[in-house]
Amino acid sequence: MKKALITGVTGQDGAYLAELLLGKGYEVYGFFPRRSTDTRWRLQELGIADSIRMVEGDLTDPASVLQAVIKTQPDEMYNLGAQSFVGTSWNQPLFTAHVDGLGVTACLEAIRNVSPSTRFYQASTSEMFGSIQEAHQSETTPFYPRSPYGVAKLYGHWITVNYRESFRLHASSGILFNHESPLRGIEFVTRKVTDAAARIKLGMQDEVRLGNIDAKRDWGYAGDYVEAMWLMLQQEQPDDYVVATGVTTTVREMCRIAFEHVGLDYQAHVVIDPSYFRPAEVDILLGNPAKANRILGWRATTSLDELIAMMVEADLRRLSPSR
Ligand code: NAP
Ligand code: F7E
Repeated sequence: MKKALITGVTGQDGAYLAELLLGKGYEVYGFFPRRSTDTRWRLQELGIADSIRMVEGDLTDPASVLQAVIKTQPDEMYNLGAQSFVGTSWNQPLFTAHVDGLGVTACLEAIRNVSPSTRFYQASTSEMFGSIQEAHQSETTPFYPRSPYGVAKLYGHWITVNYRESFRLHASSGILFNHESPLRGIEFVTRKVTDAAARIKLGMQDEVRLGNIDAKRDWGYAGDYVEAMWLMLQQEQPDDYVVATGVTTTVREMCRIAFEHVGLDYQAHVVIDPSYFRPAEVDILLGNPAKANRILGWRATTSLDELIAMMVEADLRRLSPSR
């Protein structure tokens, strides 16, 4: 039985990846930081909370990362743990750098020293492209991050490449574009909108306050994207891959889809609130997933319409369980 260690197992991607690996017969270990309340709601919604062996630790504490690797000796380690909200990264830039940047080195050092045959996945991001240098961003597009989050993740990406080249580790970096799901955190714009559309439909609120709705994102479904992570670690050679749909859509259009799903006009309910504007914006992202298609045989299978409908339906069910 293969063993996998997942940091960030209580997050959106961690939950779907754990579900995927359990389905493939893996023994799954979840590395998680101590919090004052139980953070396993996603694992509980998927019905897998009791199937994961939890290992306490924090990416900012290298000793705990090392202990986790010594204890579990995983065949595969997926580093998904992060301060992942771009907006917060301007308020907590050093914390973000510590977790999202140095935390990656803590993982790689642990593997290098005590388990060099462990295959490693790093959760890199399209935010590294930031102010885009090419219309379609691929593995060869130059980076230009626009937030402390993007800058920290760029360090994490390059240290992964560096450890692969320096120590011959099987370390791969997935440059994933935005991916969403019913398990998305409520602060991200898709889930904020699907939750609001459901609440407004149910008469629980009247409006939703948003920032820059002209921003464009390449949005896919998280359930599809965790498959790509796994596929990267099944390849003979480690490498870097862009994972995206190849379609970009404005936040405005995403709002239209969500509100239309419940028979409402978004224009009657969306209020622009400048407090949600960011100090520096990523105006547009559009990925080119050709390499992942060609080498991994991976492609996104869920359209934005299907994704948003799935999220609105899940929010309606949460808010009105008798539905
Ligand atoms: P998420 O839902 O915010 O989950 C992040 C996870 O990291 C949570 O389990 C969180 O635990 C954990 N974490 C935070 N600080 C930690 C620390 N110091 N030590 C250990 N764990 C810590 O994020 P996601 O959407 O699943 O994304 C997964 C990864 O992919 C992240 O690295 C993210 O930056 C990256 N990524 C995401 C996207 C996307 O569109 N979703 C795209 C590209 C890359 P708590 O909840 O207890 O804090
Ligand atoms: O913003 C605009 C906002 O916070 C998307 C993370 O998973 O994907 C995610 O980062 C866009 C931005 O995601 C609101 O300005 C307008 O242009 O949903 P978001 P993100 O910043 O793209 C990348 C790939 C990651 O790696 C990150 O971890 O929507 N926007 N109004 C808003 N955004 C939010 N959150 N809230 C608003 O009210």
